[in-house]
Amino acid sequence: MKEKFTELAEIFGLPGEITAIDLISNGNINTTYDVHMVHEGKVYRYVFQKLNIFVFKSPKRIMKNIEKITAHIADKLEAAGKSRDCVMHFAHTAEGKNYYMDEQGFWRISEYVPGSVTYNSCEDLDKLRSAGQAFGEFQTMLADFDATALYETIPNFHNTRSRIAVFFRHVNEDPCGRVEEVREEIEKIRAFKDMAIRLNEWIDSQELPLRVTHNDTKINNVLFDAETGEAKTVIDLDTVMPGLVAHDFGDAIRYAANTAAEDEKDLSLVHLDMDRFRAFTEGFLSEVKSALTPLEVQTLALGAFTMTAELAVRFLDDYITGDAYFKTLYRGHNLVRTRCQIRLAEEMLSHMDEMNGIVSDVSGIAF
Ligand code: GN1
Ligand code: MG
Repeated sequence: MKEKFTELAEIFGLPGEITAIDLISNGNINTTYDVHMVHEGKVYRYVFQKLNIFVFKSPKRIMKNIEKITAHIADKLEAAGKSRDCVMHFAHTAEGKNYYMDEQGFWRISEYVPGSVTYNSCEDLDKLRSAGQAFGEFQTMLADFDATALYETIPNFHNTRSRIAVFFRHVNEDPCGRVEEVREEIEKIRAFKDMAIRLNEWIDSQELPLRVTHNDTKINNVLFDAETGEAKTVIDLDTVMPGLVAHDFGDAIRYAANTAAEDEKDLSLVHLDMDRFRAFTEGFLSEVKSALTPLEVQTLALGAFTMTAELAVRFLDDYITGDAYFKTLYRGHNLVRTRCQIRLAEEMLSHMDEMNGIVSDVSGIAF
């Protein structure tokens, strides 16, 4: 590992010697390392990442997207009198590329943002409000970004209807003989699928606008300032593509307002925390509200349900097709994740009025 990373450091022109390599284990797709290098007596930290090219079929296009997005955001930050450093920086090779590809994989290196921390779960309402603000601000900064300049890195990524259609096709094909053991979960998905495709209908009728969205708004994709606790910046820009505001809001709620982990086995611990819901909503709306249509505001809570249902479908789809997509730590991990998401989706359905009430209250829009 050290030998390989030393070679990469040279290719990307990073000075110094590697003194520590730690695996950062919280991503479900890419493989990420926290790397320390010492140069002239000073420690520099970098994030080395090996992209999952089974998931991301055109990694060079992702890096092209990222280059454009980060440049756009850096310009915005500068124009607002802030530091350009509050956006991710990727190292470049001598040929000016922000990636390197060899027979072992597709590599990229970003600078570690000094003084930053991430959280896999967060009960602190101030931090959640601040995370909501960060994701809201991210969208606002990209509001004038030309969406046609972006490659669609994973087609139909949050096309819930297409996700469900693919899932039921796989249920019929039953490629790994696992369908019989998950009949109950399949029926639960069948029961809420009509509700889960509502947003698609509004996209089709062009009542909901597509914007440039982040599409992977888990709380661990926010870098917080270790000292102040404020969100500093948003990371993981691999899936920045056209999408709905409700997708970004909803995915964040799915993850951050769950009282348990995404893969909690004890379903009695899985609940939607309304205080966390409100805190995130306050932060998010404070940034984006003025740009949203009334229908976009009205669909935020539905977005939380939709994203939770979609993840239940994606995890179960991966389980019945042989666990090829998400990293799993044990057999049945995707099934555990599925059950947790189904439980949460059901709870969201029964709290829909309450969620809408909070969105209405915070936004000042009655519906
Ligand atoms: C994956 O790797 P990570 O944790 O950033 C996935 C997201 C899911 C998430 C569920 C490209 O994100 O869509 O919501 O797992 N990313 C991709 O934890 O599929
Ligand atoms: Mg991600």
